[in-house]
Formats: sequence, structure tokens, C-alpha cells
Amino acid sequence: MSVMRIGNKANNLEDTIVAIATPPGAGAIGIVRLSGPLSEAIAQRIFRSKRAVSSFKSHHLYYGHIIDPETGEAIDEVMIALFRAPHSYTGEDSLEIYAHGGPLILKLILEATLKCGARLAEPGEFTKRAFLNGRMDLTQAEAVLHLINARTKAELQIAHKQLQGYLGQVVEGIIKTLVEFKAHLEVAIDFPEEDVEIVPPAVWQKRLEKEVIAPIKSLLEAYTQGRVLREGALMAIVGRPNVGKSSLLNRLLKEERAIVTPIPGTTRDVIEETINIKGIPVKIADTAGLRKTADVIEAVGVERARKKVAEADVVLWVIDASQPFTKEDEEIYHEVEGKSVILVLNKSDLPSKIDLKGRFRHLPQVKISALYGQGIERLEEEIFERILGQKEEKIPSFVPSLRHKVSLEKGLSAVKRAIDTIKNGLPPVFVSVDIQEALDALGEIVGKTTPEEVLSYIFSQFCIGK
Ligand SMILES: Nc1nc2c(ncn2[C@@H]2O[C@H](COP(=O)(O)OP(=O)(O)OP(=O)(O)O)[C@@H](O)[C@H]2O)c(=O)[nH]1
Ligand SMILES: [Mg+2]
Repeated sequence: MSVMRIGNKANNLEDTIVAIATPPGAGAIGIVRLSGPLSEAIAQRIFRSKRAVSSFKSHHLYYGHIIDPETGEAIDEVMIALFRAPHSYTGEDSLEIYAHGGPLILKLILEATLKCGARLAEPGEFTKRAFLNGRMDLTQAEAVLHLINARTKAELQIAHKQLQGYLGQVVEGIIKTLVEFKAHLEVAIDFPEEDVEIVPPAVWQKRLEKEVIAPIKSLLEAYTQGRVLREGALMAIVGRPNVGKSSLLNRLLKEERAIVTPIPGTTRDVIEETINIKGIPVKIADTAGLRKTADVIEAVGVERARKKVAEADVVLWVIDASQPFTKEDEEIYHEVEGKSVILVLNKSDLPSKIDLKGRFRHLPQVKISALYGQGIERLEEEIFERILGQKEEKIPSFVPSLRHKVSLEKGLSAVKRAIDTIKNGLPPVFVSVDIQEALDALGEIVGKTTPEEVLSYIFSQFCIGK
């Protein structure tokens, strides 16, 4: 319910909204930001300087004092800038006040604007206005959020590209073809008897395949590939007890996070930490050595380890190269078979006693010493390749999010249905229904047909003042 309320209120573009745009707490500079029709009038009431606000140029800084509009008392010495419509972030008249970054100062400035008729902004409302005023499509608005929340350079790069509109443009291109086809179908529906020139269905079928289905499919591929760049990957370290799993975790983390002892069965719980491998956030889970055990606590740990294996994008299967391959190792292999596995031959600083007899050649193998650090770089490269499924560090131009993926899949199946309808020789009115469905689905991505609840949800994830 509250989401709906926020949504409705936040759609009123007549309001002038205000928020403190800098993070809470004291700082060198604090920014109060306004957007809406009253921006300039409010500046006239609360800002004192040598020149009249009405003479201020857009996008220029001016020095003066903010005063309380009721008492005339000075609140702070500031710089302000007016951004006149339509050349502002929101597309509306906007005002930014750069004050000293004290929480009380900012609160008093905020209150001064409220006294002049502004209202407090909802989270993300500035960006929502930019979207509603046509300054950006929905994918670009979402990119702003990704930009702010990015943890790695790769995430930042993807968000930056999305902010420039690459993803939106691809989707708009697909929509354009569908709209054209729909218009064509309408003519065929409205004037069935007349001799309007109708493009043969087979021609349209080809165009739909090339201009709609193919690009949707490549966007879906980019989703799979880019998911890890955006959301990170999960990697589980498994192996029988005492092979050096916790030592490896510590080595990758570059800190003594997990307890390491020569006693088999040291690790009992799952230990999770995130590292950054060449720009990808990778959550590593060190697990209890997989074995049958009578120890109740260890048994729970072994169960949890299995769960982690099931969730993992990559599994590091660690074996001890200074020992012969055992039946226990073999059993663990059966548990991880079918996953994306890297075989890690640990303790390679000791004389090798392992003989794999040419088995597991299909798995990437890396020799390391968790104790001394040999082979770790090579292992990181291998992990990166497993996760991205490719060698070069190439950041795709667009990475659809889960929300986009759902809409793309809906659109794809509607278009496929349309093609079947064409093939079955059904009248245009039936094809038109499928095409409309595809249009609705794709429109959700760029924000043309996105339901209000979804919009509210997206913008509610932003911070106040963005
Ligand atoms: N020589 C040598 N010893 C190692 C290496 N890696 C780990 N060890 C030793 O092997 C023993 C077990 O290491 P851990 O990291 O606790 O092994 P684990 O697989 O986590 O063991 P559990 O938690 O019991 O399943 C410790 O004595 C480590 O010092 C290595 O690369 N070389
Ligand atoms: Mg351990």
C-alpha cells in the first residue's frame, strides 16, 4: 500500500520538491537540492546577494547568504546555482544550494524552503522526474542507481554505458520494427476487402526473425554473461578434510580469516568472504571437508557445504598432491561433477605423490601451494575465465538486469507465437494480439508501459535527494 501512496504523490510534477543531497553527518560541503516550478521564487525569498536572483544566469554559481524567510536571520554563507528548464537533471527549473556541511545548517536551509512551499522529496524522486519529463528512459534511470551502488570498476563501466542509453536504444530499435508491423496489420484488419498493398507474411516473418528475435536473443545472452559482472559470482571451495581449503581461502583473501590446523575436520561451518577478481566480486565459501562423520556438528557443516556446492557458479575442488588420490577424493568428484569445476592440486611445494592416471583431463587444473602462495595468480585467472566464460576482459556494451530479462523473455515468446500464427495462416487480427503483447513487454523495459508499482519500486531503491 505504502508503495502505491509514494507512487501517486511522486507523480505530481506541480510540486516543488526538496532534499538534502549529501550523505547524513558533517562534511565540508552540504548540498540542498530543489526541483519544480517554485525553484526560482524560493531562491528569491531565501537568498540574499548583491544581485537580484531574476538576473542570475542558468548554470552559474552565485555567492550570498541563505536567510530564514520569516525572521530574515542569516542561516549560512553559501553558493547557489539555478538550472532553468529544460536543461536540468530533472528537466524542470531546479536550484542547488552549496552550504557548509553541518547537519543543523542543512536542516535549517531545508526548513526555509519548506516554509516557502516546497515539499520533501521521496527517495529517487529527482531521477523519477527526469524520467517522467523524458530526460532519460527507464534503463538510464536504473543506471543511475547502479552507478551509485557499483562496487567494482566493471560494474561502473556497465552502468556508465547503460546511462548513455545503449540498452534503451537496442530495445527501442526492436520496438520500432514491432510498431511498424502492427500498423501494417491494422491496415489489413481495417480494409480487408480493399486492394491495399500488403507485404507478404513470409517477408514479415523474416524481418521479425532478424530485427526482433535475434537482438532479443543476444540481449538474453548478455544477461547471462553480465549477471556475474553486476551481481558477482559464488564460488565454493570443496575437498576432503585437511587438503588445505581454509589455507586457500586465506591466501585468496590475503588475510588469516579461517582457522587452519593439521587436524582433519577443522572447519565446520561455511565461511564466506567476498574478493574482487579482476573487477568481478566473487563470494568465496570455504566449507567443511566433505566426509562421512559421526560428529554431529561436523555433519551439519558437511550438509551446508553440499548446499553451497549446489548454489555455486564455480567450484574449486581441492586435492592434496602430496598424497595419493583417495576414494574420498573420488566421492567428492561425484558430488561436484557437472558443475563448473577447477581442479586445484594443492601442497605442490611437497614431493608429489599423486597420480591421476590421465583422469580429469577435461577439467582445468592448477597446481598451487596455499601455504607459500605459488600458483595463486594462475588460479585467479582460471577463476575469471570460468566465471566469464571467455578470455579477454571485455565488458559488454549492455547488460540487461533481471527485470529486463523477464520482459525480454515475455516479448520473445509473444513474437514466436506471432510467427506461428502467421505460419498457420490465421487472419491478421490474431497476429496483432501477439504483437501487442510483445510491445507491452518490451515497453516495460524502457518505461513506456511499466506499471506504476514497478516504477515506484525502482525509484524507492534510490536514496533521498537523487
Ligand atoms: N606443505 C603445505 N601444507 C599445507 C598447504 N596448504 C595447507 N597446508 C597444511 O595442511 C593442513 C590443513 O590445512 P587447512 O587449510 O586447515 O585444510 P582444510 O582443507 O581447510 O581442512 P578441514 O577444514 O579440516 O577440512 C595445515 O597444517 C596447513 O598448514 C600447502 O600448500 N603446502
Ligand atoms: Mg578448513
